[in-house]
Amino acid sequence: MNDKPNIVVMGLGDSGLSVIQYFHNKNIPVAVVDSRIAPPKLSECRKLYPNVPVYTGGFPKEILAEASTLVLSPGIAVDHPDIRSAVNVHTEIIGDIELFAREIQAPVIAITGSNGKSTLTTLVGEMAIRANIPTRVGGNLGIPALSLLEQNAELYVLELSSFQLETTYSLHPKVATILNISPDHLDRYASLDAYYLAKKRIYTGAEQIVFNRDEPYLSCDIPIHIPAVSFGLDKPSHHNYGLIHDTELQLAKGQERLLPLSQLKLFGWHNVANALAALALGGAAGLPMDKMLEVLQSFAGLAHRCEWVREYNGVQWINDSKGTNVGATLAALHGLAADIPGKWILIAGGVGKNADFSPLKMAVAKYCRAVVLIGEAQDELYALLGSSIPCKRANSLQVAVMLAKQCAQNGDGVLLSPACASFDMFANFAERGEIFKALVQELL
Ligand code: UMA
Ligand code: ADP
Repeated sequence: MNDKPNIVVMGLGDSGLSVIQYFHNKNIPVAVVDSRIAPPKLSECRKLYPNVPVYTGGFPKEILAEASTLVLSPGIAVDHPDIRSAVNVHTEIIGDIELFAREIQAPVIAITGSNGKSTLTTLVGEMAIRANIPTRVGGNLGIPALSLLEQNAELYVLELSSFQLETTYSLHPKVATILNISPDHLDRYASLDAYYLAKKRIYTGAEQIVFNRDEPYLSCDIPIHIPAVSFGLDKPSHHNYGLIHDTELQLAKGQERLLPLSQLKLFGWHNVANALAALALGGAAGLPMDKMLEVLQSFAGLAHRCEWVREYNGVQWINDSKGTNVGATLAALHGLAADIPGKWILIAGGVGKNADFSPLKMAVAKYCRAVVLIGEAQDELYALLGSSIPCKRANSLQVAVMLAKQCAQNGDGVLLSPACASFDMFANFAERGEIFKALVQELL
């Protein structure tokens, strides 16, 4: 083995490119490998960093075996067989978040969970910005962490995926949360426990923890040596966050009433949980309460997350394209149930990621009039739901919108919340959502 560091960047997507730039700024040479023949950032890399050797179409064993450090894209599992067979005990395996962690001085609010991460991360970021704190927001959401690095930043708010946490060791957040946990990415993890264990790494070295007391799986497993604050949709004790029922429901911290629910701009019960989690995280990081409450009264949510599109002929159309797993779709169905007098027509399907769809059955029976199925998972979903509710199949989103329109009655809503990834039919969830919105706007 060489004594000099020999760094190999694995994966040439957004995060890989940010890693190359990071080492380029430090004048440290790297090599890049990607199993894809034409990775997304190939031409940008060749243009910006012509001297960086790039190997595509596989992971050359001799390159990996020579490396002292592998910097993995979150899209590549640590136990990838090519990595296992090439590395030795001295090879360091890290990701971009670990490099970020080694670089920063400013505190980090670290957020993970199965659903709601992006909403919560954005909300907390907005709260810090409203308080005039120089804040950088990103990670799994939007800008890769290394591209957020800034001398003057006084706070980082990071959305972290289980994939990123697998290769992170020294983040030591000021405050960390696992917002919730429900099965996802079971095409990568052997079990829900394995997925949770990756997420739980977010607590490593944390100064404080915010936890969801409505999730028994999470709340019974908080490290006892770290101070913790909880949030939940019931009455809060002490310094915890929750809801108090006066003449109307109020967001509260202990006995202190903070904001009537009617003044929250976000809608749906899952977003009430997100608002409480944001207050708890912001509170733990020392953000002023008045600024946080101002943000809650103006933040209407992100596109593609239970996003209201249009009312057409007495039917509400909602775009929840970011509902990419069963937990998210259940949250949308439960969370939005009170928002329409009628029933939902659910548009679901796509890439199933080895998920167990069975929890959808009861919720669909309770809240839906009909289901329209798209994408690869439609046979599996049809087999599950077809006997208990009218199910229609569509070979395009356009057809799905037409079928949903035919099923809907006055007072109903149409909800695109696929419980699946989008890659069989679309570039990503955002493209799926944009196409849906355009189709809905065109309805005559
Ligand atoms: N891939 C290969 N071979 C490789 C490298 C990647 O086949 O050698 C494939 C894998 O299927 C992988 C996919 O390409 O899943 C994307 O990998 P990438 O290296 O091109 O990804 P990046 O563009 O760097 O994006 C990653 C995150 N992607 C994943 O975790 C899959 C982005 O999260 C993140 O925004 C970005 O870094 C910046 O931090 C996206 C995501 O889908 C939004 N995350 C998952 C989620 O939210 O559920 C975890
Ligand atoms: P993530 O970044 O974790 O995918 P998002 O904020 O993008 O989360 O929201 C994705 C979807 O997850 C939403 O469209 C909604 O269906 C669901 N969701 C949002 N917040 C929550 C929550 N607190 N609990 C459960 N589901 C949620």
